[in-house]
Amino acid sequence: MFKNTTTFLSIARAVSVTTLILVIWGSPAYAVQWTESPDAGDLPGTAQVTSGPANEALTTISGTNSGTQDRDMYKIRISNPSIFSASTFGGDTGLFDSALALFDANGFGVYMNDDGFVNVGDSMLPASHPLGPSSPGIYYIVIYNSNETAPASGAAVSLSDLIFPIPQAPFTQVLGPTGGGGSLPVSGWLAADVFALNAGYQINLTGAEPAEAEGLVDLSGTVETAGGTGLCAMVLASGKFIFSCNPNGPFSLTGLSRANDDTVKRQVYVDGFFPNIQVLTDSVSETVVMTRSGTCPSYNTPSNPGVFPGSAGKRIDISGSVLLQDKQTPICAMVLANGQFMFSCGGSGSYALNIPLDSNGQFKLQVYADGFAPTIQKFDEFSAINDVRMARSIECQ
Ligand SMILES: [Ca+2]
Ligand SMILES: [Ca+2]
Ligand SMILES: [Ca+2]
Repeated sequence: MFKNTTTFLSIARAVSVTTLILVIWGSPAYAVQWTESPDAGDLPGTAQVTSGPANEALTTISGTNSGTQDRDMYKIRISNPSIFSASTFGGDTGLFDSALALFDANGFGVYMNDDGFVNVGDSMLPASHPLGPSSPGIYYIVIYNSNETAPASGAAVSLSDLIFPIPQAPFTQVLGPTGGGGSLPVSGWLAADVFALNAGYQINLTGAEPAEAEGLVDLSGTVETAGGTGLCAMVLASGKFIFSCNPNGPFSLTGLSRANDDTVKRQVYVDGFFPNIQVLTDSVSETVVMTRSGTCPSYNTPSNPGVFPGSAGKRIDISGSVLLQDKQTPICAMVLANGQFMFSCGGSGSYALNIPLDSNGQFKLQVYADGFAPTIQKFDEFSAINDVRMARSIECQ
């Protein structure tokens, strides 16, 4: 609690009644119990990132408030905003008078509390509170000593930079970001007296999950030409795929599982460009710059599809083999036709797909392989069986 505004961040506490509230929570079987290690930072950029198995509840965070300058911020995922709550235990120990504050993914204040109950220093962010989080996603929760420090924005130097108002007696209010600095994201901390505490605390949570699911990878970014123009691409990784075509460029694939060697292979395919295939070791958001294939020799007989609007939408079976140049050497390639795809990697280079015909009664057979020129041809339903011959990328100019 802050004693009052005129003795900002006063150490003195009018009343200190320690009450032990023991609550036995029914814990899910694989609930994640997070322990601070090493000291958690105090801003979103340095917050400790909680992690654990995907889709498991994060039920507790345990740590140490080593002193009045120690604010511990944790990155969490709120999976169920309607039941989200946080309450401290051990947040009223000796001189430690905890406060809890929640910030959204961009560092903007959501709500805070000093004392959950009158004359009890433990803090509580209650469930179903009108100031509470309304949408699921990433948030930052921070525990700090309410008597000596408070989150601020902007230059973070004066009381007018405080994100939340200073709690007033009896210090049980749940406060929104209505302080003078509440319209900006947290950028620093005001501080008063400095002394050591070394108080252990536990934060009990409901409606929360670890911020990062262990083992799973998120890939996002933009597919572009070297000149920065967004491209309509097929982006594929770990069996999931997306087309970056609405608008051209941006893509996002989340929750990707890793291969046995802990990597994820990101494959990007665009008509007229060489495939861009990269093996990644972790989540990444970046621009994927594609290289035009230029002029490449063709080992295929030019196709000459007819126009059959009456066959639009009709599904047909297509098949064939992907082969090297004019030889019988099979190639492991990605075969895409009218939204359906497969890999010709079974050893013989063969592919078979059931596809819908487009508005002209045709299909566009796109074949991509790392190190080869993309081969794009159009056919009609009367040319459903096609071997596709690939030129090496080094043959292109
Ligand atoms: Ca700490
Ligand atoms: Ca800390
Ligand atoms: Ca308190």
